[in-house]
Amino acid sequence: PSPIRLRDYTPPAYLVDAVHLTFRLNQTATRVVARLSMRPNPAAEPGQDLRFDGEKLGLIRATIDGQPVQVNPDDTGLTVPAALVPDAPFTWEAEVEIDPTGNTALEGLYMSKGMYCTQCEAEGFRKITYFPDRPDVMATYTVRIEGDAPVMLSNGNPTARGDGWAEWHDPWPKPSYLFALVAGNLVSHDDSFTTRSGRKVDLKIYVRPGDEGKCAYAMDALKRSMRWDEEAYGREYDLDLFMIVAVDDFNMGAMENKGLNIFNAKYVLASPDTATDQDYERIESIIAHEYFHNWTGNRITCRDWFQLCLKEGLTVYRDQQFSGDQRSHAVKRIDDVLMLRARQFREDAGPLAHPVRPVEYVEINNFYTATVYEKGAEVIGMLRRLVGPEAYRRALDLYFERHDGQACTIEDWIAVFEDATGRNLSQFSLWYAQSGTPRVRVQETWKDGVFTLTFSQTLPPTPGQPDKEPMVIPLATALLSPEGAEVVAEQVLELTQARQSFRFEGLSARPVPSINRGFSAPVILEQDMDDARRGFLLAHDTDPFNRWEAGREFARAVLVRMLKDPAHAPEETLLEGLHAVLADETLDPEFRALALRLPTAEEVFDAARRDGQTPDPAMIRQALLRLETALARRIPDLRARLDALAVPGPYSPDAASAGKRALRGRLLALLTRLEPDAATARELFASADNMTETMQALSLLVATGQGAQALARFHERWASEGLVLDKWYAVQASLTPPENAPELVAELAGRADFEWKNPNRFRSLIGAFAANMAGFHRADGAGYRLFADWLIRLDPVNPQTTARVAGAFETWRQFDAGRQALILTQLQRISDTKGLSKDTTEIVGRILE
Ligand code: HT7
Ligand code: ZN
Repeated sequence: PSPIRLRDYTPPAYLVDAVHLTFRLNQTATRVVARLSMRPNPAAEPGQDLRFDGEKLGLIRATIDGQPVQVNPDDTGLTVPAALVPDAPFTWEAEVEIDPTGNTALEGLYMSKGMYCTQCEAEGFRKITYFPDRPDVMATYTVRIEGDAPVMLSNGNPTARGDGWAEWHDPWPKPSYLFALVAGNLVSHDDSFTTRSGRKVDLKIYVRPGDEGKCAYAMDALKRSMRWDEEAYGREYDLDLFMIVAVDDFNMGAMENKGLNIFNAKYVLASPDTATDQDYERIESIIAHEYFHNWTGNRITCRDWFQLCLKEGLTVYRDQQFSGDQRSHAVKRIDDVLMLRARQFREDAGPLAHPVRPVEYVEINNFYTATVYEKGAEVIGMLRRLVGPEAYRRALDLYFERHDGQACTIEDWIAVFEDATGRNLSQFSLWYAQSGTPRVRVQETWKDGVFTLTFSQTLPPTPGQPDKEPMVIPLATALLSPEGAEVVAEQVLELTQARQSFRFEGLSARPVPSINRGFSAPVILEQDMDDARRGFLLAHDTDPFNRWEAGREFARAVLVRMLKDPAHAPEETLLEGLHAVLADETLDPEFRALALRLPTAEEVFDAARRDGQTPDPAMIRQALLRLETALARRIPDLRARLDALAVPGPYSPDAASAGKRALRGRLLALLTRLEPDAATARELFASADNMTETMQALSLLVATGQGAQALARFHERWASEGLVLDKWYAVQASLTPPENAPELVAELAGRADFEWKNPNRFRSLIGAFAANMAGFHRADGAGYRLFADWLIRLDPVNPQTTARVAGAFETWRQFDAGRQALILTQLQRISDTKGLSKDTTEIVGRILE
């Protein structure tokens, strides 16, 4: 199929003011009657044909103003010739039949464990009825649901119900992608929230019977999110009811349908014995994210899917701010940057690189990416830093005031900032258009009491973008004295040219610069650093992010040396620096846990490539194990420290307790390096009374090849809890040593409880395996073959999830010739598969280009 292009955008020929839907639910033959109040769009060319999107719909009848119209549906919709369409308001009515059970792609209306549910973003509504399924067509919705389910829900407020039917009305005009319907045997966990203007909002979290005891944390997170959005952005909720439904089969994390958020159950349900601290944290941030979409996405939506970052980048930025406020800003920033580098920098450096606002796509589902989401959020963070927090808030107030109820573009967003601040943002807008991660090289000079920093920025070529312009890069920078005091306080250096210098005068000694503090710009900073400088910053940087960064960078540098020379012993200054951070009781335990975490294998791989090596994943694994062992040996009192961190009393997911558990987990990992029989991990696995500590211990047992007994016990205990069983699969797929990893994954995939059509389960085995660098990239290619087999199997069932998981091959050209050849064979095999979906064809095609 040919790509859709941003430059071809035209306004919709016809608008829809009101939608009336009637659903007669049936598991294999649901009838949908849609009555649409339509009119020609005064902003469009008059006299156009009336085109409806529609896929996999059995058309029963269609009328305009009550008169049957003869139409010929094709694979993507149907067209009513202009001659048959009134040039005044009219009513379109169509009845279709759809098959929720046969809908394994989980887009449109589908069944999940006996429950009807919908997923309409981006283009799922066209699988429910014929409709101009594009976000700039906004309408009010009235919905009648007929069926025998005890609970039948749709957007907005309930208006009436009787035996076997329920009616809903959503007064806020919305695009079709925000439509939702849920019906099934569900129970609700209820609460309420009073808005700052005094309106009471009923809150309901719907789950399957038996899960109602696992909703309290999500409910609490929801109420905190509602309050936070009022306080931080002045945004109040706008209906009398807010509902969340947890479903088991879901392609992504959650969906912000108006008043009826639908969630992957994984991001709602939590109890101390089934969820880890990380799960709790994810639940908090995803609940917040979806709730925040009510204003950034729903009240103000996107004109077209090229503008996706308008809602996603902003909403990610908002959920990051929220989590930072709820927990620790420093820790949150480090976590976010780790994720950004692992996923977005990797995307930007490979064949799938695209701008934050893409200019073309074949399948829009393939553009829900780290670039649109995470880099989109970074761009907003930079904007806030450039204009300052007060101007940012003024600009946001103006955005909500000016664009409420509209479908907008990035130009609208930028104009709001320009109008609110008087600043010209045309160069800044390049962040939306140019793909790739900027590299910023820093040089220092010190002469006659003047310290000069000279920056050169470059942006490497990316697919479709051979040449780039210089960007606006805000680098938060401070200068430190040799004793570690801030001799020049933090300020934002604004890079706008390819090469630019900044002078600092009046200094009595050569300072040490701390650049890109808080990771103020998503760039790769190239700075000549020796170990003394790294050690100094690790000990003294007054910015917690850069302090952590110094340690991480130091560890990466040491690992690169160890890869080059397997006899190289890790530098004592690194080990001592990390030990000092551990021993510094004034530091937050969670920060210390992060500082003691070694770089990932992928990070070491990238660092070694920058050093000119073609690294071998197996060697990276060995180097990491050696460094971990050396660090463990350097800390004399591991067991005593670990015991001292035990959190007394019943489990609580709060940040302080979670931080202690995180540090305790790190110490356990180090201790395990010194215990050939993993005795402490075994002991803690047996005594753990919460899932966080259970998984910490189990992970170590699996990683050291000693997990058999613990895994058997875990499985026996949790066989009936799907979300916990996912952890059982994931821990083995991601941590089993390479010698046995592909074979074990193949064996696990053959189990009866490997329900591979469930996206969570598929990702927990096949997706997690691709993250096991040494196992997946084993030199004999067994990992690649197995992975490709499963992609080919899943593709006809669920193209969206297949294409997303297939992205794991995006780094293939970075490997040695042998591995490249093996991966190429598998990519070609996938690409040659008959009937391969549009989703997977696009991803594999771009990876191969
Ligand atoms: N806006 C949503 C993105 C989305 C999605 C969610 C679930 C299943 C399929 C989906 N396709 C797109 C989620 C979000 O960003 O909040
Ligand atoms: Zn979102």
